[in-house]
Amino acid sequence: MSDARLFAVKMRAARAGEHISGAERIVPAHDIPALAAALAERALRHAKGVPDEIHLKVEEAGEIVHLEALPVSTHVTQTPAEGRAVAARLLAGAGITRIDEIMARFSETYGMRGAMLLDADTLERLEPDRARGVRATYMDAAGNGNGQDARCPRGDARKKNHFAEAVVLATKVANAPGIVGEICVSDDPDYVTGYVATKEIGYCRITTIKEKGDPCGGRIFLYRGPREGVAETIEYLQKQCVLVDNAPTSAPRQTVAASSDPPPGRSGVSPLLDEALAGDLREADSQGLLRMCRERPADILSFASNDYQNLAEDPRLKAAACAAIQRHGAGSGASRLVTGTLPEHVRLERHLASFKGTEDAVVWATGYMANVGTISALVGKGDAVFSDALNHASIIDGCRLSRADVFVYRHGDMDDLVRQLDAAGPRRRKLVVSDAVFSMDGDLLDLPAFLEVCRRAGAVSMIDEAHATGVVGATGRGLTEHFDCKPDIILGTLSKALGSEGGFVCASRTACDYLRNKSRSFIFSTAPGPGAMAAADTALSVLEAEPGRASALRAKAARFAAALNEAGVACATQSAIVPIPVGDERTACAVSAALEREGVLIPAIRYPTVARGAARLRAAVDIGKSDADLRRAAALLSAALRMPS
Ligand code: WAQ
Ligand code: MG
Repeated sequence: MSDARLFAVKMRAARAGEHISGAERIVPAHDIPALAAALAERALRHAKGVPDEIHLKVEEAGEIVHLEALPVSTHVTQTPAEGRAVAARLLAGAGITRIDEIMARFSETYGMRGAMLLDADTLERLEPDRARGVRATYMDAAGNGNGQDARCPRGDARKKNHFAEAVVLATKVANAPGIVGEICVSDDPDYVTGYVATKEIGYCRITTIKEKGDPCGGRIFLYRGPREGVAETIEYLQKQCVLVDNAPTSAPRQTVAASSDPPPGRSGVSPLLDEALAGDLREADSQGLLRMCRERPADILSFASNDYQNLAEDPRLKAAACAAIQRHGAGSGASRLVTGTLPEHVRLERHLASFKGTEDAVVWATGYMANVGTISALVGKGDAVFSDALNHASIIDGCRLSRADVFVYRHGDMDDLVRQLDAAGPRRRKLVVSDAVFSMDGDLLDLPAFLEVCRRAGAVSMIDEAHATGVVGATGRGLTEHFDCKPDIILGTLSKALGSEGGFVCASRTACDYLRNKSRSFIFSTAPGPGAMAAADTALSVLEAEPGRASALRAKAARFAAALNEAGVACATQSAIVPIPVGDERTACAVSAALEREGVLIPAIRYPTVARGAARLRAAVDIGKSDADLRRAAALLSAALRMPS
């Protein structure tokens, strides 16, 4: 422990005697002025309204106890009812029943400065002052410069970090004598995430525990023990100085499905591994690089889908998938070379070959697997593979896995490709791989020039039409249609414009037979399910029956780029992808977040998907966007880009 003197700082704001907000911190003396200013600012900007009194109390901290932060788990729930059910199940595991009755008490907690203290079994109220409740005070995360781990900044005190502050509070409360559990519902009408906590189950976030817009909320501390013990519990909550070690600043991204029961304690997880992994995540977070799997938001104007032709939602595809599943089952039950090949696979492979104008085609369960399995089958040790610097990760991984020598040439630079082909010297086989439409910038490969270079060098040519199929070419057959020429291997995916899932190669019969025999991701995977195959097959039929779809889609993307240009934003497109360069990772995220608040989803693309410092927004236009949608998004985007970050 450092010998710097620590001070407890408390803020409390009220209007007409009604509690609005409060905060507690423990900091070294030199941090007091800045913290006091920040907390005052927070008090003045609270959603509950503007206070008419703000109290700041600063006093030297007494004896400090260190506590290890409760382990955190997240339970994803969709409705308040589901949230309450999860809360009940979690607390039941800690021996607390009657949760419905306890939750009903939240109708009484709004406006309380502290928490309701209930006997966990009899539900009697135990606080001496029922209007105020019991407020846990004198606590903070270790790391506010308060003598502890300085690598763990707590962020800007002007803005409340609900999660970080709640974990500190819950850790202190769970460790108070006699407290067997806590349940918290924010009183902020827009904050629907709450938690239950006990020492045994840790801090369990429940993503939806109340209806959006509902102002009811508060905290309930659950006590078990003799009445004589209550005073000691309250004394601990209200007086004992606590610093919480290893308190997280942002909620972990791994989630526990709400329906799965096991208590999320640390048991079974190596704390050492967990600590190391959490450290890496914090590091990523501090660089603006932390990612999470978010559920797709409803009611948002999304420029984030690869379902360019809106075929995933098409009733014809859905019906075909359902019928195939009815006929052959939800899964295929085995790999293709064993008993997994169904009529749906055979029909789709034939259809893909005719759609792309090749002798044959092979299908994999994903586009990633198609790339990895094709490249690693075609080249091996001693061979050379040449890859555009901006190729998709699945191509990069295929090159690595092949154990061939990898030569990366500058993006789209055929002169550099020629140089590298020469530099590699004679080889058993040379393979040149390029995206047809580059996934991050939406630009097109100059296919005729590419093929000419390959021909001269005697190299095998391969393109990935993931973002080209259904988008590029007069009738959406891809870059090969656009330029009217073909490489040796055409790879593509079923999961973008074709609205299904899976990957494919279209090539000569011999090449396809070879891949069926040598591609390990084909051989050692269960065959993709018949539903996905039938849906993709139907998607090809739709594109054949409605050949104007691809050009209509490209026209929409072009109109979006033009609207942005008019608003002073530089960008261009030749496909359905409109990249908007930003540069700084955090600025890109801030602009994307600002758009999302306006109901428009345009994701920020960051390292490692693109180079560091080359962050951008990537808008994918789909055929369902109206001109009004495109104009609105362009106006909001140009406004957000002008906003100071
Ligand atoms: N001690 C006791 N009760 C308190 C305290 C305290 N120190 N601070 C707040 N309360 C009570 C009080 O009645 C408030 O009105 C109520 O809790 C809600 O407090 O993982 O922000 O500070 O993302 O508004 C949960 C975070 C956030 C979930 C809850 O509560 C997550 C939140 P607030
Ligand atoms: Mg609040």
